[in-house]
Order: sequence, then C-alpha cells, then structure tokens
Amino acid sequence: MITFFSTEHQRHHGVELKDAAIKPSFENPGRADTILQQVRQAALGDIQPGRAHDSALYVGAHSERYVRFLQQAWADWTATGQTHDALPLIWPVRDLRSDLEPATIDGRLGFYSMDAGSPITAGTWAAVSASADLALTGVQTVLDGAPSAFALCRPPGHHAGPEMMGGYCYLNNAAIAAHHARRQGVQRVVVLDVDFHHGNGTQSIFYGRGDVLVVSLHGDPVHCYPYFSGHADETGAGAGQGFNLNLPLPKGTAWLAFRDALGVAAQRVRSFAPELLVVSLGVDTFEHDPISHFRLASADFVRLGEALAGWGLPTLFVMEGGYMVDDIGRNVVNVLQGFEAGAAGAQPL
Ligand code: OKP
Ligand code: ZN
Repeated sequence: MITFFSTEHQRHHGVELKDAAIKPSFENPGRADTILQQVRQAALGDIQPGRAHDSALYVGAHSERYVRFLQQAWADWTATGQTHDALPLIWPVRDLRSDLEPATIDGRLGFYSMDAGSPITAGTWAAVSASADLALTGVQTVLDGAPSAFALCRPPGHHAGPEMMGGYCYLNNAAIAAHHARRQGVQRVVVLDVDFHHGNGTQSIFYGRGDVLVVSLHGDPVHCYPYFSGHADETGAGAGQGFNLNLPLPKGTAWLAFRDALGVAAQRVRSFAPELLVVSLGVDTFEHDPISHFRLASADFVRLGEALAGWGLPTLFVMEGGYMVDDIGRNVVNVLQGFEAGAAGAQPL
C-alpha cells in the first residue's frame, strides 16, 4: 500500500490546557514520525510526498470564510503584537450570537472553534494544508485505480466542522477527500470513523447529505470527549436523514464488542452500496492510550484491518488520533497489513 507523507507536519507543535497548566499537546510531531518509521520498517510500500492543492479544494467540506480564517489567523494574531500560540477563550454558546462574524482575532478564534484544543501557531497553516493535501493526493490515487492508499495526515481532522477547529483538528482531511471523490464523479462514498472519539466534524459536514454515509464507532459521549455529539439518535437531517450512523460504545470496550459494532456498521454500509471507503483511522482505541478508554490490543488492529478488507471496497485510510506514541506506529501498520492480507483473499460484502 502506498503511503503519502509530508515533513510539513513538523511545523505544527502546539500546547494544550491540562491540569490548570499549559502543557505540550498530546498531539505532537513525534506521532507522525514514529508512524512513518514503522511504515518504512514494515516495508508496507512506497512512501510519497503529497501534491500541493489549491485551498479552494478544501471548500465544500468547509466554508470559504473558515478556510480564509485559518490561512490568515497567525498573521492576524501576530499583528496584535502577540508572539505566543493563539488559543480561543470565548465561544458563542447557546443564547450568545453566532450569526455575526467578529472582526478581531480574539473573537474570531472563538467564533471558528469548539474548544481550546487547537492552537494556532506560526506553522499551523503550512502543516494543516499539507495534511489536507495528503488526503487529496491519496483519494486521487485510489480514484485512479489503486485498491488502497494511506494518507499519513497530521494534524488530524475529524473534529473540524464546516466552520470550526477543535480537538487538535483544523481541516477535516477525511471529509475533504470524500467530498473530492464526489466532485470527481463517485456516486456514493462512506466515511467510517474508528477513532476513539466521535468525529463530530465529519458528521456535521455531511449531516444533510445522502451521498456520503458517515458511520462512527466511538466512546459514548455521555462519558467521553467531545460530549456534545455522537449519540445514536443523531441519524442525519433532510436529504441526509438515515445517512449518519453513530455506534457509541461504553468505556472499557475491547475487541469482541468493537468487532460486533463493526458488523452492524458493515450491514448498513452494504445496503448503501458505496463505491469508495474513506477510513478515519485513529488508533487511540488502544488499551494503553493516555487519553482514551477502549481496550484494543496491538494484535486486534490486524483483525480490524482484515475486517475492513472484507468490505471489498477501494479504500483510503486517513490518519486521525492515537497518543501512545511508542505503539501507534505498530498499531497503524497492523491495521494496514491486516487490510492487505485480508484483501488478498477477500469476498466482497
Ligand atoms: C482528538 B482525536 C482529555 C482531553 C481531551 C481533546 C481530545 C481530542 C482527540 N483529557 N482533549 O479524536 O484523537
Ligand atoms: Zn481520537
């Protein structure tokens, strides 16, 4: 399987608020570097840089003004004389106004975010645009006939909505790829999100659409981040009614229950008859992940890959979360090798 990777990701290294202090983010450059190292060591296949794409291709999944905000945010921030990372500190929740876009950067940071988990730094735009470009290059490779590809994206994307960043995410790489496939004439796309956290951004981007089915397995939002999205009764709206499937699972979920939920996902996907599968691949379902609460073992990731191969679809894997840096490379490669082994002897759905 071909992997798309860019060193530009290293230009984004942010902070997060933890235990009443500013700490280096769990979402750090070492993550992508260790995954690349394991991809190389396992000889998974070619490793290629992504092609640069016009930022107009991010529009569709996102609004034009949001893309412009991201591109300009660091310049706007430093123009106020500040040199440290920019974090939002006020949000237009409930009865506050969210119909008017503030003119100044402090207001705009809150207007375009869901939490303080996505700092804007000097290299953020370079990294996030390169990350989205990997997903676009990856999906084009699959559309051109490759059975599968891996976009080693960093920062991740699945919490980023049409007009917001949050949860370490800025541009929704998987959604940008799925939308691009539609623009290229693919009729039905399924996005399957196996990251521990609910991909609220992907859900919201496609919520009103029946052409992209979004299916997510994740920690029940009653107990798990992002708390305000990911319940089973969120099934889509309008033309998208019935095209969003959330499978929230309890804390402590291990492989057998995860596999069963994947079986439920597979049934829905089969009836949708998609032409392309985009997998939001988070490996923070790992038993030793420092911020998540599932119990998949390293070997279970091979089974996950095999199960997905059984769906028999052209597949783009897009990297999302996973924070136990010592093991994420192995776990990601396990999924991808399991997929290739499974694909070799697969019966389509
Ligand atoms: C991003 B992805 C938990 C704090 C949660 C945000 C988590 C974002 C996860 N102590 N902070 O879905 O892997
Ligand atoms: Zn996650």
